[in-house]
Amino acid sequence: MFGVPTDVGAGSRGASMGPEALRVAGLVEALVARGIDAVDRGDAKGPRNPWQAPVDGYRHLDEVVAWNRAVMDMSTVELEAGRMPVMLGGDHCLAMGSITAVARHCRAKGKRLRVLWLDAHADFNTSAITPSGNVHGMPVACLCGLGPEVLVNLGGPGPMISPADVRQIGIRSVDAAEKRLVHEHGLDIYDMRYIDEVGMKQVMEEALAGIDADTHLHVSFDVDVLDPTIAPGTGTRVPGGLDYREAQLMMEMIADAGGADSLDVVEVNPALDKRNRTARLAVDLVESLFGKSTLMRD
Ligand code: HAR
Ligand code: MN
Ligand code: MN
Ligand code: MN
Repeated sequence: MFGVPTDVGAGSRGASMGPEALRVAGLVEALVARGIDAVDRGDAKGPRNPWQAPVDGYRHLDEVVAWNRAVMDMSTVELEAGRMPVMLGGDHCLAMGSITAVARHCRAKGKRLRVLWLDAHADFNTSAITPSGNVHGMPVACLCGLGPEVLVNLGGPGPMISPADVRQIGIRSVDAAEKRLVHEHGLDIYDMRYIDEVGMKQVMEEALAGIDADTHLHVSFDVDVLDPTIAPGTGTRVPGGLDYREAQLMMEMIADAGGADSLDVVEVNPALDKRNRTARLAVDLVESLFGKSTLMRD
């Protein structure tokens, strides 16, 4: 695992402290205690946040590219060593680097890719429709080929993934034009309304359907998928998110399906938190993702 201490893709400062918050919350120790050979490689390096207004629909595009190159390189080193990349963000724009590395690896190995995008947001904006210019609202679109050439072709000629590879869970804040684009590209979205109606068990059965031994499962965990009452330490809080039991079941069902092959934990912002609550909750849920179970009947 490695940290990526930047918030260049976000609209508020502080996600750059996410990696340390997750370390202080005991992420490495928790995984080691589970018998996992977790190694903290330290932090990726990149430019400082210049805190500028957007230019041509992108805030900090050069910095976003530089950080994502670093993420892609560190993820690739882990994948080539046969290890599971765990990226500690940082804001969610960084998933372009991690998923580009994973997608390239899958191509080389002839594996299929499934991306579970756990988020309040669809992150499917483009420079033409973004209400903010914040690139953390665009990574899924960029990965699918809708974005600037420098990002779409980050790991060689893109697009790196297809909308059919993606399942989004927990979505409840999508901008109007973004919603049209999402529909146009047929993204598979399990929004909060659907979770309320059919329950997390069925949602996860559907989202994980078809995953086999030849599928690489990437989990991109934006902590704002959680309800702000339990996870206040994040930059774009949206009411009506996952409660603790839903989030735990989601993670346990991923573990039951064979676990993730790569993971992002992003948008933890300790500047907006109290007593590192959100990072501690994220660590707890990552433990569930790695097989900590509440089941009595096994
Ligand atoms: N959709 C909004 C925008 O594009 C908000 C994006 C919020 N981003 C994240 N990532 N926290 O999920 O500005
Ligand atoms: Mn996100
Ligand atoms: Mn989000
Ligand atoms: Mn697997």
